[in-house]
Amino acid sequence: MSFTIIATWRMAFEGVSEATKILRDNGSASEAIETAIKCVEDNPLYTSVGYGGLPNNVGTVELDAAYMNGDTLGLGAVASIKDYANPVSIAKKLSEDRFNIFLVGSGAEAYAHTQGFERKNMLTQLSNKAWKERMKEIHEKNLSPYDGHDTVGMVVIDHNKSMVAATSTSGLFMKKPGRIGDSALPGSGYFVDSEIGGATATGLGEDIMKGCLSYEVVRLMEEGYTPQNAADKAVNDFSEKLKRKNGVVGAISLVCINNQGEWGVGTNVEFPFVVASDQHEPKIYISNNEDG
Ligand code: SD4
Repeated sequence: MSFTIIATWRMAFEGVSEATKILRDNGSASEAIETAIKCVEDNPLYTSVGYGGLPNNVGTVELDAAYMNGDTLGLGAVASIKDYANPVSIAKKLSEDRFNIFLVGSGAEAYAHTQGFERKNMLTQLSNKAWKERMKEIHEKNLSPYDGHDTVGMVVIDHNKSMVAATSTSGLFMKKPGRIGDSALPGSGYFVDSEIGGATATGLGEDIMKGCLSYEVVRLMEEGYTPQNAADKAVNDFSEKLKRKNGVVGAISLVCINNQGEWGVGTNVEFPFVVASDQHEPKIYISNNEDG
């Protein structure tokens, strides 16, 4: 039975381990990915996703998440959602619908309420403390507020060759209320088509969304690029383009899998990620912009 999982950042490790068990027991990509992302969302020590996520500039935790089914291209997303425990599960539920698949703010919360999802204050003492300290530091040192943000993004292919992708994040630390990053946006933060492959991104959403980079990686794989070459090309070409046009580019990292279960990673910063497959248990790799 073959499967492959790829996920962004070290924080995905425990979730990927849970997902690996599910896939070894013949479970589906869909079940595996939801379990894995919930595992990150539920951990208060992972301060950029779910419970204990990084607050916005008024001290509130607003979360973005998405889920996409590569067999049907069904996708669901929530953005700027407050006070719900597992945004990825809400996104997954939305992906089953024909209409109203991407909900934001109070609309997303109303939907989650009617569907019976768990309400929870997502601000922990730890994230509140980090917010207060950061506010003080920003004022005292006159710093740019935007620092510290990561997304858990994952792509999975299961033994049926079904593929899924999902993301979850609190987005940019100290963002303005209502700010939405790439992680909720199809084609930018994630995209998957089981006939080709899937990709997910992490880094500065404001830059990732300008290049629709997850879609770009899938498009390159469809053109015949290996996952590694597709991820490298998407990150490198777009980083160069933004530098040329604006003189500056933010952090961009992408992970991907093709429909054969082969994986790749592209990044313009040092970037840890997690891979597991039927051949090996979850393993943390570190990539950087020099060796891809
Ligand atoms: C965002 N891309 O909201 C996310 C944050 C992130 O590494 O992944 N940072 O812009």
